[in-house]
Amino acid sequence: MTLDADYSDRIPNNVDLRNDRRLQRALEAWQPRFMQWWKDLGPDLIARDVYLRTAISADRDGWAHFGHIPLEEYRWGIFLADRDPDRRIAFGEHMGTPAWQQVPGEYRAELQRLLVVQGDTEPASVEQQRLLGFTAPSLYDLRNLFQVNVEEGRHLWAMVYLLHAFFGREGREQAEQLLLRHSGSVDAPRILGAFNEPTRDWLAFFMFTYFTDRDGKFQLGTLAESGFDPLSRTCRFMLREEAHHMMVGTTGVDRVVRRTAELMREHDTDDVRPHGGIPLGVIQRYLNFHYSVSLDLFGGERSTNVANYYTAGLKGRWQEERRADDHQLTDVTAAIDAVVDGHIETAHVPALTALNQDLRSEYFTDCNNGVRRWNRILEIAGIDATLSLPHHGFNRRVGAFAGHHVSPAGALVDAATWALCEAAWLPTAADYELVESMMRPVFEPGKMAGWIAPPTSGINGQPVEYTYVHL
Ligand code: BYC
Repeated sequence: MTLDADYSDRIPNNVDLRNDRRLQRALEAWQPRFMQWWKDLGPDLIARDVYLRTAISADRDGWAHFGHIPLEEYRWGIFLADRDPDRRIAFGEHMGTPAWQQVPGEYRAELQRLLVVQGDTEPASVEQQRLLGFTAPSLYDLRNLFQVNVEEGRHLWAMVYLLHAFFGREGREQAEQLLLRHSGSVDAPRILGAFNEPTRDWLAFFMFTYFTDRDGKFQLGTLAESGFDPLSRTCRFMLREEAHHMMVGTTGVDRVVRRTAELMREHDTDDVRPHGGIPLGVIQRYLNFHYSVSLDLFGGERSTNVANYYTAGLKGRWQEERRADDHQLTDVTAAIDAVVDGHIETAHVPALTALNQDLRSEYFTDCNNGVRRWNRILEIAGIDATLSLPHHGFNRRVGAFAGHHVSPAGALVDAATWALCEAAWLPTAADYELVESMMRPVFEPGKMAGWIAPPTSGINGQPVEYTYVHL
């Protein structure tokens, strides 16, 4: 049974918080610190109110409420998907046994580590995006930015709830730390690389929500398989919100590509800069950057950590239960790429140690759907050019390709070639300057900046020209 959020509670929830005074008090003590963090490092642009979706229950129908509210009055709640009382662990050495409702002592450290890494990314992305409001290309986009931001904040709450509820004093200390590390900080950076990169403009924001949020989708998908049932249920609910973030990225890049294609046609040129468009070459370089730093988020091609997580039943594979194998993988090998004697070669390793690569392959397939969409937009516009994903070894800092130079086409190159070609492969200072010069806010309902096409529909059945934000 789902308990709907009681909106008279300070922390809306469906975890029966009111009957756990100790936990409630711990979370109520954390809440003002979260609000202070939001004030200091959340969105800088202050709006009077925003048309936001707020999670109010875990029911499939009617789980969210839409309405205009000031951002700081958003109710960051705690919601877990409904419990399946018969749920059993679907993989690893505990396969077939009932899912755990408490943290198994022997896996406490590993589980806490996974929660902290997941939790760390959520506030990091809000910090990365805090200045974007000032240059939003439309009120529709501004609303979507704020929606993504409040929901990333809620996802932080989701992990903090688990840390407080199941990990005692250590969990509470880790919850504090989640507000003390900051994106890009020299002394206390965020844990994973991509979350310390600045999101400096709206093209970067759309690429981030396409590629980096998509890593979130896949990592949450593996944690939704976890034998630790409260984590699984939390992630299943988070994935529902995450779908909107994917939509923002996919349609955001769609609209940039569409506008560029229109300008290319209209002016019969590849160089759309004088006409206020973003050239395809710049879009490709942004894509190369965001895809490659997001690939790093999956960890090494070979990893004993991931083998241990899987065997222990803590982190499964993408759509674990749909896989037709023994869900133990103890006698199976898998092929991964490795750099051997100056060549990229295929190595066969125990499948358990290749699970980061297994997930990365699923992610690649999903990312490629977007590229196909964008190429279709170009094709329909009659543009004879395509976008593509670079090779998985390109620009990597984690795993088998770290320390090597790989071209977007997948050739191992020397440092001199890399230095010569880098400006053609990754965004340059001039690219950033160009895009920044286009970032002029458009705050009139229904109007769009010149570098982006309008969306095909509005939010929650509202028209595109709806006043999504009152400034
Ligand atoms: N940067 O054995 P390895 C999201 C560390 S995004 C820095 O190869 P492992 C979101 C690693 O921690 C989803 N360090 O890999 C998106 C390990 O350190 P220790 C976030 C890195 O451990 C947008 C060492 O290197 N959630 O939700 O199998 C907006 C060796 O690692 C990196 C998760 O990732 C890196 N890129 O897996 C908002 C889920 N990669 O232990 C939100 C939880 C690896 O030796 N995390 N390292 O000190 C995990 O499942 C795993 O920890 C990882 C790495 C996938 C991150």
